[in-house]
Amino acid sequence: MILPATSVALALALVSAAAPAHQPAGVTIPLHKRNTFTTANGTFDRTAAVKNTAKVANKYLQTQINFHKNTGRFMNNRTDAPPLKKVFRHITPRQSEPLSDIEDDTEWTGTIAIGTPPQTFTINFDTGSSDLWVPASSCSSCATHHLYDTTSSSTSQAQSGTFGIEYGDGSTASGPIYTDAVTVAGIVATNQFFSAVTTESAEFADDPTDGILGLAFPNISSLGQPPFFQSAMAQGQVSSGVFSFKLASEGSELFLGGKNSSLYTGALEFHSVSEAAYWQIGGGSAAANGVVAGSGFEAVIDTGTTIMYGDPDQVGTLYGAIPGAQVFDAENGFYSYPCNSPPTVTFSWGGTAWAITPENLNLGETEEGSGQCVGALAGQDVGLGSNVWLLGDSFMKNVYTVFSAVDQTVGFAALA
Ligand SMILES: *[C@@H]1O[C@H](CO)[C@@H](O)[C@H](O)[C@H]1NC(C)=O
Ligand SMILES: *[C@@H]1O[C@H](CO)[C@@H](O)[C@H](O)[C@H]1NC(C)=O
Ligand SMILES: *[C@@H]1O[C@H](CO)[C@@H](O)[C@H](O)[C@H]1NC(C)=O
Ligand SMILES: CC(=O)N[C@H]1CO[C@H](CO)[C@@H](O)[C@@H]1O
Repeated sequence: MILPATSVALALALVSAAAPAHQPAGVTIPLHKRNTFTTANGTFDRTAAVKNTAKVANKYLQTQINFHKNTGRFMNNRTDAPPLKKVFRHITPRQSEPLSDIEDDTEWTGTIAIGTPPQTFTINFDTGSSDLWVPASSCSSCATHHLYDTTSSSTSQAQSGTFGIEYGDGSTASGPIYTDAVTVAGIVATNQFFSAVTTESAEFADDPTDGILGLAFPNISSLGQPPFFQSAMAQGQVSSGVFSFKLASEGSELFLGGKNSSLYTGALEFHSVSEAAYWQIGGGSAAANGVVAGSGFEAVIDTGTTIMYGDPDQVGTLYGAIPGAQVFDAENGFYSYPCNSPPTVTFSWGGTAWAITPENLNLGETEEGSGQCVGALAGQDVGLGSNVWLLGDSFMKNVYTVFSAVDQTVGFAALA
């Protein structure tokens, strides 16, 4: 695709206006997200949630395979290879369940530019992976998206190898590898490795994002190359090796090069990353209404996931402590609780007990008028091992989260 001259000029103006002569103190990327697994009726969209869970499981499978390829070791004290079998969606139909195609409305998106002059893309900023990919102009199945045209970028260079990713909902993307200048809110990483995918399955057609920018550590990269933020750090482009997220229905932002102190109150509570792969911290515990149901677990903090997933037995114990809670979907580990008396679910790493607000816990009613709401904490091992919980944005929306790549820590603070 050839960008109209006006949009190239606009993109240039935006990029140059945002790029000061000397190092910025940190920059903000506004983020947007459409609604998640709740239908217009206020009911839980189980089909979308189950499809998305398969996609999440395959992301973690792929990144564990990447880790083994990059390091020769297995993650999370495993002694064996991660299961090589992809997880495919398996949805047992339920009566009167609305089918939906909103599986991809679960991403925190913002804008980046690639190339010289810049070509702009809408991107899913994902702390649970470490690669960047966008669709290529030669991709005939990517028509609904912005496309990267290597021939119209003077800084584009083809690299050897190919990139491919396969998600469990049937979606796949693959293509050759390039380096080029990647600009996010005026921060430029030159010679950044990424893939310009030349095939994309039909599942991506309705996806509001063009591609993904991974913000986790290099050892889970499929390309085996430094991700954007590590490149920007190494090239002295960010004022500090820290980035921060506020995820909320309004005013969501990614802050690159530090933290935005107007978005949180009180002290930040930092925890060391267990292994520089995912943003994973140990010593976690979970409680419902003050009753601790699981402790000593590792937790991966992931902007690219919506639901919170924990050990099936411990999550069962947690819902068992909630009056009126019921199993909603045993196969997929979903539970419901009385909508009019939501429990207080908290996570702690030895400091503050961070509470999930009733709004963030609620994925919608089991059916219209049932009075039972499905909880955003599911009892399912998504392939990380039973002692590793995965906390998506249903958790992150309750806190301001700071990711320090220099200290290898994750910090939480109360939202302002
Ligand atoms: C910090 O957040 C506030 C409130 O959203 C915003 O107005 C401000 O521009 C942000 N600061 C920076 C440096 O981006
Ligand atoms: C990647 O893993 C290797 C081998 O375990 C380790 O030496 C290296 O420090 C890791 N790299 C990063 C960036 O974490
Ligand atoms: C791996 O072992 C270390 C040391 O015993 C422990 O701290 C950590 O929690 C373990 N990781 C997992 C995922 O169990
Ligand atoms: C499953 C279900 O109850 N769907 C209903 C959602 O709401 C619309 C209108 O608001 C109805 O047309 C659907 O039948």
